[in-house]
Amino acid sequence: MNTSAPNLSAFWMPFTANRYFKRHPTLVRGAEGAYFTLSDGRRVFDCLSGLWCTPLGHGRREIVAAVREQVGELDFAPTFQVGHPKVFELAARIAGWAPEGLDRVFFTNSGSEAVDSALKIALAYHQARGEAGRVRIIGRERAYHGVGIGGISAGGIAANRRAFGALSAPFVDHLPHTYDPGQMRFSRGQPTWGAHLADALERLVALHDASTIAAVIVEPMQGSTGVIVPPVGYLERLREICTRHGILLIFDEVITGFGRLGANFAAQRLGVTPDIIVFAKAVTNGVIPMGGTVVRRSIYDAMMRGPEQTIELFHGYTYSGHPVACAAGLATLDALEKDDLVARSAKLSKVLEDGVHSLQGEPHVIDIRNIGLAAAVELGAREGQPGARAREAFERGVEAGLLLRFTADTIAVAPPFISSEEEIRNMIETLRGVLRGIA
Ligand code: PXG
Repeated sequence: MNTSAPNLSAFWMPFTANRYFKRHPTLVRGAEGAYFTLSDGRRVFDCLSGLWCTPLGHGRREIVAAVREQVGELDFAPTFQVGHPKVFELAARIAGWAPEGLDRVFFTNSGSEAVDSALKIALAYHQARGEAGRVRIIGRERAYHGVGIGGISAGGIAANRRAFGALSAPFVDHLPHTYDPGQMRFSRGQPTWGAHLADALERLVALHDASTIAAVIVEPMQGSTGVIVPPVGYLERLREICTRHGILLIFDEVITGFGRLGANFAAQRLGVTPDIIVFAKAVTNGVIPMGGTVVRRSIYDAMMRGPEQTIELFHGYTYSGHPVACAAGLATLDALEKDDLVARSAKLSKVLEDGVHSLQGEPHVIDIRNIGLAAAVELGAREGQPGARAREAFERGVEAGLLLRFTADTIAVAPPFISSEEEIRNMIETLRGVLRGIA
């Protein structure tokens, strides 16, 4: 590193091996379009669209301009007891993107906050309807719902929960995850096996009684754990069971929302409508933090009770609907619509699918999964050193011009929607070279 490099000691990095990083730092100094520029001037392709959050690429002019203008015009306004026009405008626009019937939007600043908000809305809704006994949340193994207390309770990644059991919500249970390599290894798109795994929900209903269950929360596609794609018919069956027992179905679309699967939301792509959608990330193209929930109107209406001056939901954040985030959100949705980028994501999905599955048979590759413009390549772990092989791929990837994302020994890719077909093919060929080079 050059002498102007910052001192790395004070910043405690999230979800990172701090000591290792600080001895082997990778620093990013700029970004444009689908590329980051590293501190030494090298350009690397942004294979995961930031952390799944920058589908329009970096430095998109309209978003930058909207943010600049907003800071000058109204840098902050509360949304408790007053409002500003853009927050209402953005809520209406998001409602327009959501499936029919879901058109009330609550804003947060992150996916984690949005998950916790969705769970609180579910409990409050049942209470408002006189079913206060419905307090249980059903999550799923391997799920990632962020790091709030609700999110780690409903989540199913063991390492994210282990130290925090004492803080976890008490009334939680989990569905089994849907990944069975013996049945679905190297499936293209949705595996055809596994719809029956949704029947585990019937067993949980029998065990706990429907009258104690508020909501089921699932990622339609499990992203963080390594792109686990829902089996054909699985989400349909979850929907049917929830409806039959009066349980709310929450889709956590923090990763899948705003075009990643080639439709506005996974709900539309997969033809299953939940009662609440959780979103974040791409809503502002990652430029300003924002998240939220889109709620079925009947849920909102059920909560609008009592004298008109009653606060209906005792929940909210200082920065719910922050004006600068709203400006970024409006500019992002404008750009997605103007350039028809959701359709482009759908078109590129095919290129990614063909490309990524051509890596079958390359060294160490034990599975490949994909849906929409997202895919994962799972590597066999090096004996006694879980994660080491993917880390080596990451490091060689940087040398070869790719910023890859790995968790354990799985590499996930989700390129920006603005990528060209050629850039996606190049990403795959570079990854092929990387895989051939690692031990
Ligand atoms: N729900 C889901 C489904 C997510 O994927 C969150 C909630 C939490 O969002 P916030 O904004 O609080 O981080 C997420 C976040 C990765 C990766 O590499 C994924 C996430 C975050 C960071 C890295 O897969 N997802």
